[in-house]
Amino acid sequence: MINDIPDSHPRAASLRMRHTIEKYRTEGLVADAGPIAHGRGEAFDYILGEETIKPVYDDIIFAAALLVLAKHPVISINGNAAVLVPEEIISLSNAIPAKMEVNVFYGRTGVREKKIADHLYSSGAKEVLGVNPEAKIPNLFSARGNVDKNGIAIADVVLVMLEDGDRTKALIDCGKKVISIDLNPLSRSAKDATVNICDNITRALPLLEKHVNLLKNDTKKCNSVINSFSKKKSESNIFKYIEQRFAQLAKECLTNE
Ligand code: PTJ
Repeated sequence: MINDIPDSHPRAASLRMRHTIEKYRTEGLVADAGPIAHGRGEAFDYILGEETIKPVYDDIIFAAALLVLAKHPVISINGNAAVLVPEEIISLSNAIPAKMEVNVFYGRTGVREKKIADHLYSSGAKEVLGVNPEAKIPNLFSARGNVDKNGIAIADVVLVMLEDGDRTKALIDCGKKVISIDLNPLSRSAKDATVNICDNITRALPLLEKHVNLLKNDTKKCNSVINSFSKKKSESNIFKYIEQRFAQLAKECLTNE
């Protein structure tokens, strides 16, 4: 229970976030596998030092430029993302501006999507798509393939968060650009995306919004950022950072002996 977490606990913020996932799982917004997905993220966040690592800033700026220049940007929202960062998602969608669409993997009966959409409405959203999806993403056989005809179906840039699967590739195969947010740089979505933001959504979304606002009226800068970006280099920079972080930690173990 949330009251069991003392403010002085060294992991209080993290435990409260975990509590949010647990609470909304019992209410049916978060999938039964949602806590496992969250734990996978926490593990990678420890590896990164629980901060936005230096190379990720370039990826965030590139993602912001893509969103600013997009004709039909859409933010795709699953159960975990909706309960962890509802206000941040809505604020980003207003800044771009981009549509928001609920897209879940598990239990797609209409009931769960409506609960998630209602949660976003009660957090201030004006329009949430995806509750009655009529369109299909070709060659995607999970429920994630069901999309809104005014949302992901016609999107040119899609922001996907907290999923490790085959949807990103299917969206890329349709000619869309995909921005993923995933702490695991080796996840399928991270590998297939046009760019992966290897950061916790709680930190990444406000930073993305900040850079959307900075780039908003500067098409020339957006084009220059986009033209100088390399996905391979971006991935390599993340792995190099992790390698150097572990080397530094190993060195500190010996100096503190
Ligand atoms: O039915 P849904 O769509 O609501 O979703 C169900 C889950 C969340 C189980 C599903 O979407 C899923 O794909 O989970 P996975 O396969 O465990 O992938 C989740 C990915 O998100 C992992 O690669 C984690 O590292 C990453 N992740 C988890 N929490 C965070 C995160 N990345 C950034 N910030 C986080 N807070």
